[in-house]
Amino acid sequence: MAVSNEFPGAELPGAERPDPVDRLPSGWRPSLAQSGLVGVIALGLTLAVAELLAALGQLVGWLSPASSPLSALGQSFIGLTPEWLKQFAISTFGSNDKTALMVGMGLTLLLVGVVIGLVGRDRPRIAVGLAVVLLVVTGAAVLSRPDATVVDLLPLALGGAAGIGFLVSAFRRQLAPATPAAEPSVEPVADAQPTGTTGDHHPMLRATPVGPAAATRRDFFRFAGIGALAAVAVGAVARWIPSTAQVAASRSAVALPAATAGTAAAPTDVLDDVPGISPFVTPNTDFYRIDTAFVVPRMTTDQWQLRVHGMVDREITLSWSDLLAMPSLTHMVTLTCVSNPVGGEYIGNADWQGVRIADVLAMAGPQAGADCVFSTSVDGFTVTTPLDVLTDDRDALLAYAMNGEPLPVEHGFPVRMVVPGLYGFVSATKWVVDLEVTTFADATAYWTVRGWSAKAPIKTSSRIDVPRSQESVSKGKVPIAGVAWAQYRGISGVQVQIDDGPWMDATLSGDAGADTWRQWVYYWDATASGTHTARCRATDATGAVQIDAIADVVPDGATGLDERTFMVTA
Ligand SMILES: Nc1nc2c(c(=O)[nH]1)N[C@H]1C(S)=C(S)[C@@H](COP(=O)(O)O)O[C@H]1N2
Ligand SMILES: [Mo]
Repeated sequence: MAVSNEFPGAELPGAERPDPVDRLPSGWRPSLAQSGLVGVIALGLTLAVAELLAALGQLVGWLSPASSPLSALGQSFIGLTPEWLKQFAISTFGSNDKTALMVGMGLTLLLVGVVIGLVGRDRPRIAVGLAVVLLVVTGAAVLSRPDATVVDLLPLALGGAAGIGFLVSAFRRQLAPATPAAEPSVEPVADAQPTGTTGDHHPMLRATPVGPAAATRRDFFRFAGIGALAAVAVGAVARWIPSTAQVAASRSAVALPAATAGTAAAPTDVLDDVPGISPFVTPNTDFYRIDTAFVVPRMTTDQWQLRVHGMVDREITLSWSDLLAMPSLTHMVTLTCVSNPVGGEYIGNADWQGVRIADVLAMAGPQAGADCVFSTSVDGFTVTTPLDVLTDDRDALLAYAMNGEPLPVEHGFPVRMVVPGLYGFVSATKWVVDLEVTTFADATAYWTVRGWSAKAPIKTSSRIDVPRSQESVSKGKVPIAGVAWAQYRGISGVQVQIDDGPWMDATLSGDAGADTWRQWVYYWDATASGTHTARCRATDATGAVQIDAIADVVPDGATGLDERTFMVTA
């Protein structure tokens, strides 16, 4: 058997099994504590490697949360804990009962590691066998998770390979005879002693190990030390990469404070019942998503902090609990992407809750001469926003909730910026962790480097939702309907033109202030069958009419009128 060759000590017949080390000329073997430590290090290495791979696998979306052996074991541990023990834990540890269970699990694992190491002192094959059993049990725990698939076993398998590899090498070191190269040096050293006690080992030789015993011992310690360091380092990296499960747990643990100000309620006169129109409030799951993140940045609320620095009187750092303790408001704001083509989908309206950016900046005290806030996301994406826009009456927010829920991860959990009136690329930094008060002369944002404008207020625009392009509609009252927006200025009117006829006023929904879009509808009486084109244009509250000249989205937003060609059938 291949494994037995790895362990000279294990080859000894069980009956006359003396301490195998007695046969080793090196004369050294690890103490009980050192052997136990070997098992613990092997276990630590296994878990660290597996957790790191599981975290990475979840980040890129290949693995489910079940791939984390610790969380799978923890869940099973909780599941297998008898009811009386759970009750005992709850009544004894209160809200720390989960922690108590985790500590219990940690101690159990530690004990298992020690046992494997101790068994491995004399019976390495059995120790490896125990390790394999432990891996199989953990694998079963992984597969027992509802969302698990076979690939979720991969991190555990590779972690297990690392741990067993370590065990095997450590056992070899502690049981191996001295290396042939070093062995001959024993006799000369012993012989060189000018003592009369020929043949006997001098006690001094044991006390000051030299030669192969010392070499074996040094090698063993070096090896164990490297193993321990690797386990700690890999474990630290794994912990630092928050898993999907960790972030999901962090998000569901958020208790949103009551807003101290703001009126986020949608108006009562919405047009949601016009078939096919965009609902006044966009559900989170339908909200457009635009970012440069190949992998969605994942951060827990514990990991989040916001540094405010640069041209300020005093640099500050806010934690999640600092932010939640500040007065918050709810504010309905329609977000728009500069890349939204005329008639496009990159727009949505939500009720945001958060802290006024102006309040946070005031704590730091922006200095004279600053005109810009350079914000950075945890993934390195950057944005420049005019300081005056962030401090004026428009209530730009550091938002932590969207439509009454903690921010969805892909929309910036735990904290993002929401600034009424500016396109997202110059205002809406998701996963924001850093605000630097600076000047536009000194700071250049991610998209500005790539040829987009440094400043980009949203252009007044409107979109036709129905009829859809090339849709066939019946004669009679045909609703022509959609949305119009001019955030921070507000919409005062929308007009509709059929073919090249006159512009006719549409009916508007209410709004939730100047920062939200308004729905609109015009019921056109279709009398003749045939192909028709509908066009729309909005007027903002300053009286300016939507620009009809066609402009591309680069560098600061598209212009032109949306139109739809549709068929009226008999
Ligand atoms: N970190 C980060 N934040 C970002 C972006 C990004 O790429 N990375 N894109 C911005 C752009 S261009 C837009 S339009 C909005 C979109 O926000 P949403 O995905 O929540 O709709 O986020 C902004 N915030
Ligand atoms: Mo955007």
